[in-house]
Order: sequence, then structure tokens, then C-alpha cells
Amino acid sequence: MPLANRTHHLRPLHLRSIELRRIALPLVSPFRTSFGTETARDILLIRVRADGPNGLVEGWGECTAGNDPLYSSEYVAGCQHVIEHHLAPRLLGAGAIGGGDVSTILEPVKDHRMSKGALEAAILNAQLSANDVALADFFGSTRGRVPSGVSVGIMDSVDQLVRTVGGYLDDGYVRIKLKIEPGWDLEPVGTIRRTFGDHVPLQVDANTAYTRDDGPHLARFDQFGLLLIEQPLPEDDVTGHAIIASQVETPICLDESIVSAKAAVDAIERGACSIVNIKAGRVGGYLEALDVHDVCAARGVPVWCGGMLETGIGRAMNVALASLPNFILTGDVSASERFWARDVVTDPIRIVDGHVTVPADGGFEIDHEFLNSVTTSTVVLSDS
Ligand code: OSB
Ligand code: MG
Repeated sequence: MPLANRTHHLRPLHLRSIELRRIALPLVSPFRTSFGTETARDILLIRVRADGPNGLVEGWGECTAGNDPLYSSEYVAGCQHVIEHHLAPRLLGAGAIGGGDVSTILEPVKDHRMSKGALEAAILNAQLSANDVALADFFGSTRGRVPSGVSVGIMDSVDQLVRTVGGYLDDGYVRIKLKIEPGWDLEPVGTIRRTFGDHVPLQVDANTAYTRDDGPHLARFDQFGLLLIEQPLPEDDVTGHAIIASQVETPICLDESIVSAKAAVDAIERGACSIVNIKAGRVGGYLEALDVHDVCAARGVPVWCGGMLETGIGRAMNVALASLPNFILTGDVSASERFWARDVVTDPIRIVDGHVTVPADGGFEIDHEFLNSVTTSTVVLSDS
């Protein structure tokens, strides 16, 4: 289904204001990947206020950009700037709109997908609540709960990694993803495999840390029976991934490279991946994420839901997305407590029997008192 039609059966809204809310939240433990270490997050939240069919409504969206431009070129201060000066003014001047109109209105602005995705999420959240439609139902959810996997960062020692993974398995996580980089790969992964056994669903994520010449090295992961190797090469090297995929038995999955449904089709048709990680922010929003889901399903390519260290706002939306039928592999939809001592929502994401419940409504309720206490700046842009 074309993007713009996904919400056309819902009554549109007239946007009154777009609020950019920055919050500071410390992580419960440092999260290290091949591109850097995060100890606290500077997060941009979007709140829209709009006139709906039955009065004023509000909607929230979370921007998935990191503090620094290391995972992708977007970063939180840059997102704030482009939203304030280029994206929000286009939306505030657009008249009656719905979530399905956002990508079309913002199309003249190149890229900035995480910024666009945050705005679309907030408008969709407001529109669905005004129309009394649950996010999961709107997406086409086919499940009431989804299995929960956890992403485990690079550690100072293999012992520390073993203790950390053991703790997550005790918490009930049904799949472990280990971050890898040259120098932290075969040894830690082999130790986790031997310590916890062949039955533990295990995968690795390189966040672009290897090169086209590393095929023979990466093939040594085949002995561990991994579910997949995620994004071994830089995001623009689709051909390189096809070369690696021909040398390695373990399925290659792409994350950073998949910036749209079109990019997913290209990567699949060129033999660069046989599994796709879907992150709504990376592809410009949940509606494009639905298209990525559909083009993968049509080609028999299973997908799973990635994460970007979101709060309970972005996480609840991810859980709704992950309940679609082609989300065949377990996603990075871990509990709020995996990253946060306290979440900004009243009902944090919880793991029960290794699963997260798919929300039956918008997905989250803001804990305003706590949110205000962690707010570092607020900017409100109004319809003039
Ligand atoms: O590559 O999946 C990634 C976090 C930040 C940036 C990139 C990635 C990640 C994760 C975290 O792996 C997964 C999560 O949020 O649970
Ligand atoms: Mg990844």
C-alpha cells in the first residue's frame, strides 16, 4: 500500500503546536559498541497538540538520534535544529493533516530520517488517539505479546560479559545479541556459546567495524551456530555485504544500510542480506517501517525489530511494530530496567516469561512529574 494511504481512513488533525522536549537520562550501565560508549542519553521528545474531531488532542514521539553522529549522521542537537528550522514550520503550515501526510510534506528536505520519524510518530500518536484506534491494530498486529531479546555491549573482560549475559538469561531474555569489533569477537562469542550452551539463541552486531577483506575471518563465526551477523561493513557497502554473504554460512543481516524500503529491496536483490533489522527512526518513521516489513515479507526475508536505547515511549511503539507477522526473529525489545533506573512512562516495559505485552491502546502514559524533573530544555513552536 502506498505510504500516504495508510492513514487516509482516519480523521485528520489541525496542528496547533509542536514542542521539542530534551531530557537527560543516565543509563544503568555504560553501553559500548564498535562506534563508542554511551553512559547517559540526551533524548529529544516531540509533543504535538492538535484540534481533532472531538477537541484538543496530544501526541508524543521519540527521536532515536544518539548524542553524537556515530551510528548515523544524525545527532540530537542537529535533529533539534532541523526540526525547528526546516521540518516543523512545514507541518504547522500544512492545514488538516494525518500521520500519513508527514513524509510527503517533508519530502523536499533531504534525509534527516530520525527527525522526520519523530514528528510522524507524534502526529500518528495524536491522530490515532483522536480516532480511538490502537497503534498495534493500526499496524496490523497479529500477536498479543512478542519475545524479548537483549543487546549486550562490549565489556572490559570476558568474565564481565559472562556475568552480564548470565544475568539477562536469568531475567528471561529469549535471545542474546553480542556487540563485536575486531579484537572482541571470536573469543567472547565462543566463551558465551560454551558457557551457556548451544540452545541459547545468539547473534552478533558489528556496527560496520569490519572490511570487505574480512570474509574468511567472519566465516569462523559459522562454528558457533549464530542466528545472524548484523552489519559487518560500512552502511554504503552493499556490494561488500554481498561478497561477505557468499563467503559466510551464517545469515547476514543489515541495520545501518537499510534506510528505506527501496534500500531494503536493493540489498535483498543484490544478495547483501537475508534478514533485515527494522528501526523506524532509521527509515524515517513507522509508516516507512511498515513498507520495509512488507517488501521483505514479499521476498521471503524475515525481519526483526531493532532498538535505539529508547524510553518507554519509543519502546512501546516498537513493541506494537514487532507484533506484525513477518517479525519472525526476536527483537531488541528489552525491558525499561535494562537501560533506565526509572522510565518516563507510568507503565514501564516489563518482561514476563521472556515476552513483552503488545499495548492495546496508544502504548504509553507519560509520567509528567518525572519527565519534567529530567527535562533540560523545552521549545514550543506554534501555528501562527
Ligand atoms: O546497532 O542495534 C544497534 C543501540 C544504539 C545504536 C545502535 C544499536 C543499538 C543497540 C541497542 O543495539 C538495542 C536496544 O535498544 O535494545
Ligand atoms: Mg545494529
